[in-house]
Amino acid sequence: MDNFATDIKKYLEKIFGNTIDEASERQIYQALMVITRDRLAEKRFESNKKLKESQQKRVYYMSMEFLVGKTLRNNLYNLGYEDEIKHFLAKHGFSLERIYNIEPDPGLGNGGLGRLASCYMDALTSNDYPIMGFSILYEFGIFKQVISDGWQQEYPDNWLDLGRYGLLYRNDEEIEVKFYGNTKEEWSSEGLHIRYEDYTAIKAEPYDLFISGYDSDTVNVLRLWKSKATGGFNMKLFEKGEYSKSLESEAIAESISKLLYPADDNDNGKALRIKQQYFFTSASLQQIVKNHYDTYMTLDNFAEKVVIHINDTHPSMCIPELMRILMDEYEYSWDKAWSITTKTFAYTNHTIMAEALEKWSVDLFQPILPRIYTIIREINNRFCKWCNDIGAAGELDEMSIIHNNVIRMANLCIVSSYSVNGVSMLHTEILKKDTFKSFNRIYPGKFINVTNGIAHRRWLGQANPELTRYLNKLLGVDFIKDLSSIDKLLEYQDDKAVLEDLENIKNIKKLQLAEYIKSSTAIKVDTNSIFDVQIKRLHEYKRQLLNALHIIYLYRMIKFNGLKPYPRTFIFSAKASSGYVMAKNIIKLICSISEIIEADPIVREYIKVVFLEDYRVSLAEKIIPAANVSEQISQAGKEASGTGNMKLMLNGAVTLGTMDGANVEIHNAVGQDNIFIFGLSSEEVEELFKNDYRAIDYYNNNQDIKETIDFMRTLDNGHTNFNYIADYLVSTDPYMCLADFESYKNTQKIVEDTYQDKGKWNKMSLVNIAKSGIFSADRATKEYVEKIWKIEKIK
Ligand code: GPQ
Repeated sequence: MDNFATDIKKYLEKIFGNTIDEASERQIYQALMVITRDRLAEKRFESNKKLKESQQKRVYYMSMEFLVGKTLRNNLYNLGYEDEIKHFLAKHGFSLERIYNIEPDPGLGNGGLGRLASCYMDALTSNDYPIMGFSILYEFGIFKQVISDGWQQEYPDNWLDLGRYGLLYRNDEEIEVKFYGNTKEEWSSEGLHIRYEDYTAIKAEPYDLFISGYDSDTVNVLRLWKSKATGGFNMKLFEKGEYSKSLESEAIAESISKLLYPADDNDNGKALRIKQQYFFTSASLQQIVKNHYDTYMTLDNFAEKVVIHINDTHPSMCIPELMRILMDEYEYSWDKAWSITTKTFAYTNHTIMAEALEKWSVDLFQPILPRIYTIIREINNRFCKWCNDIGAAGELDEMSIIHNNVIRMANLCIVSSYSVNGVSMLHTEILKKDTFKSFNRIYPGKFINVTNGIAHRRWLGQANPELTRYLNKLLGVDFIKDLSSIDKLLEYQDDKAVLEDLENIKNIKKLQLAEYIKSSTAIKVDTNSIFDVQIKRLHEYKRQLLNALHIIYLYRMIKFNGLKPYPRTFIFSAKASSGYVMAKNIIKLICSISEIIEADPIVREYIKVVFLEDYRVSLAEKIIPAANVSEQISQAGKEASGTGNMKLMLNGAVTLGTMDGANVEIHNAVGQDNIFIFGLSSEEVEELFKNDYRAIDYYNNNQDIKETIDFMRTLDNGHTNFNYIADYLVSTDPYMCLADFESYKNTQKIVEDTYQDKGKWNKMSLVNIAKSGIFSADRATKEYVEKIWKIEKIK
């Protein structure tokens, strides 16, 4: 750790005029953040030097979201400084754990998609691959959720207050991005020039977050763009005496990077969102192209040296933007520019849900980005013509990029990228056979699968040091370096002592979580109870409602039918998009059930419901290691992959799930006997949907469903009732909770019975840990490297 301790002392003296013994925790925090950042900057210089020399191909990862999670622990862990700093601080009376708590979660994402991007940055850096991430420096990340009387309330997340110390402002690399205006075609002796007129320019300021790797020399960068008015306020307006108007234009410019849209898996088609997308893709592309040109003095070899990965369609304006830069700024012909572009982009699709597939109305889009629009239109014209030529004109209703006056961004991505991938086996199959069937026919081989993976160093190494230490000693293999070696644990599946040790560690983590639950909700939970966990964004398709319905069923059975189940604690945590009424009602329902149970001296002996507010990366790190049961109960065919399922499995939770997303791969890995699968398959869901699913029939024909829903209607305290949800369940629910209820209920009973056979349960848990190797982000990113990007490690 050389002179890290000295650096801390010096920083405190220089910045605060304090010795370490006079310092506050807040000051220590700032010192650690800044020194760590500067260490990484130095390390970055070295690895970047090698990268420049080797002139190798690089990946640029474009994503509207990076759910980074707290950085300080991760960086100290990766740099190998953690223990020494802990001791050094302890000598001066500070707890490193408390310092870690000061750091806000950089919540620059909504959920799975954003967290995946960060897991991949971490894994690629640990494996010495050259990658640079690009996104937006949202002043306000995902809102802070407060539950008040059972209702979600949203508060701004002013994370930069304390979070900014990890960022490095690169004022030398500012870029201008242009909106609105017109373009004029001008012919001269040298050919056609496009001149931009009457546009509004906005400045993009780069802020770099360094990404460290575990046991690696590489440091990569996540570049976050912040929007600024060009040149302060508008002097012309100012001179005209329109002072407030001039400030207004500044405020408009700065609003672009103000906040993260809190809608997950949902496209809400707002003008500001178009501006955000173009703002960060244009700034990033301009910079990438400039760097390339400065290095090679040509762009002819662009696609040989650059891969641009598009994380879902949100950054898809990269595509027309590259075309624009090549043609308008470097005077490439359409054909040459197109040939470079179509060798540069790779696209990952993360959803098949219609409401999440981005579509922009031409009327909204065209005035904001006139030049980008004409390029998209031309891409589409040429694509449609080509389809005519190859006899695919009949499928243009499905495939054309612009259709009924809307631009379908997924179609743009598929047409323009050399690779399209889904994120689990089932998801990719559905893309190929259903959602993008015609594309798959005309572009054979373009669609491939890369099943998602997770950063096990964070989700096991850092979140569960107790289990990590134990496995390290037991197995004697470095599974933190290479998770596939964790399968050595299988040798102990019948070792009673090991199984008991694992149970004891789980109990330690349950105890820690129980303390957190008590402090944040005042609910006392029994750590001998089954910790049954459903943590993810709140969405109808993820079916928190099915879980809640089953809890209401249990409540009734305990209260009125003398049922005495094995004690269970149902733990929920989830944010709902602020405009999503049903999701907010479901949160209210869960919180109400929790309250009703707490007030019932009989029922609360058996079941408890806890809703933990403000779900975020750092809270997930507390919950996941303590889970016994992992609820992955989305309607089959709807969850593209899921990644929480992998994190929970890695920590020894057993999955209770549908055959959906990566649950299928988990099922294949652990085998039938080590997972609880229930419900309709995705084909059965399709079938039932086509044959007109009638929820009311399930209500009429199933006594338990009928009684549970009738009972739900009696949960009326004068202020709130749940008739709205009950009505939905028996009529319009497209996710068919009632169709899977019976199967879910029966499987829950099996879960309960199995848990009581401790030997059997512990073995299941062990097998889950042992088989989690393939879900490492190291494996997933290696597949991206080999199948899609074709890049090499930094030499
Ligand atoms: N996902 Cl399209 C998001 O979190 N946000 C999105 O906008 C879209 C997808 C998720 C998806 O729902 C999960 O099934 C995946 O595991 C995750 O992306 C990462 O692929």
